[in-house]
Amino acid sequence: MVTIKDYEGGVTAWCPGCGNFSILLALKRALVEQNIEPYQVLVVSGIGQAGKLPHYMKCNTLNALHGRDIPEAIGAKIANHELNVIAVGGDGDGYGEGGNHFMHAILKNVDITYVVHDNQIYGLTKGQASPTSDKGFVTKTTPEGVISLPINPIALAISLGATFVSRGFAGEVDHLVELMKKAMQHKGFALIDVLQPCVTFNRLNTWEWYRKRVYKLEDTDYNPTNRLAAFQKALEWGDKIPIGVIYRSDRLTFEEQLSALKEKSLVKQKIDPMACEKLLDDLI
Ligand SMILES: Cc1ncc(C[n+]2csc(CCOP(=O)(O)OP(=O)(O)O)c2C)c(N)n1
Ligand SMILES: [Mg+2]
Repeated sequence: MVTIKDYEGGVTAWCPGCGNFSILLALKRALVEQNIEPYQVLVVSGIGQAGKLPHYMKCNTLNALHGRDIPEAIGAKIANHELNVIAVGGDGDGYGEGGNHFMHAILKNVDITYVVHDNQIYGLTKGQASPTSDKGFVTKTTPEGVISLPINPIALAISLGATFVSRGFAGEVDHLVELMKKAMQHKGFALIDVLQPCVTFNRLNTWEWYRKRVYKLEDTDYNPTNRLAAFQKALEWGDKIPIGVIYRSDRLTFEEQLSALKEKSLVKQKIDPMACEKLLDDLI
């Protein structure tokens, strides 16, 4: 029987009241509730406050470069597609620095779960505007307010053909646990954009700000399999913000289409140095 204790990692260094705590707890609970053992999991992160999450877990972990969690996660999944691969990072990490990887992982439909701690700010570097900061948001780098439009990760993911697109809220842990379980069970790239208050550097999008606005799609008659309706839902942001599964569909994963993985994963295949020699000979 797996317990939360099995996943306990290092001592946290997040600010008291940070939304990251709930995301960490939700992830551990989602794994435990599915009876997944720590050796069956890899958590990869980028750089940022969110990127510290794997430090606080005991399982296979990897702390990659800023915005480079997704390529590492893809590599690991291709090498061992029996592994539950979860990439985590911040909004700056995933939608700014690593935006290109985010887009291409969706196009490929690699079977990984991607959890974005979306606090609408660069937390670790002490409060600059991020790709999801709302227009007009005043920060140290935008003293007159953010000029550009925010990225809409949900709409972007749907438009690129993502097969599982969802939004959670750090203040709704039970709901987030269920979302994470669904995302992990989904075959293909699964995005969970988690609204996460940064209590130190984002004094606009606070716990209260989100709490007043979020509502659960599960409490409505919303159908997440209609792509056009999902796109419309993705544009909803302001007085009301939907959380839950916004879109889901099925198509073959990247790994399923790689002939080298048809029989078994790379880690289970024999290494044949002679084959490499032949390859090198062919190149000369
Ligand atoms: C290539 C590179 N560029 C910039 C930085 C500096 N840097 C570290 S974390 C960070 C922003 C983190 O913001 P986010 O991804 O939203 O995570 P948060 O801290 O808010 O959880 C930046 C710009 C870096 N480490 N590497
Ligand atoms: Mg951030």
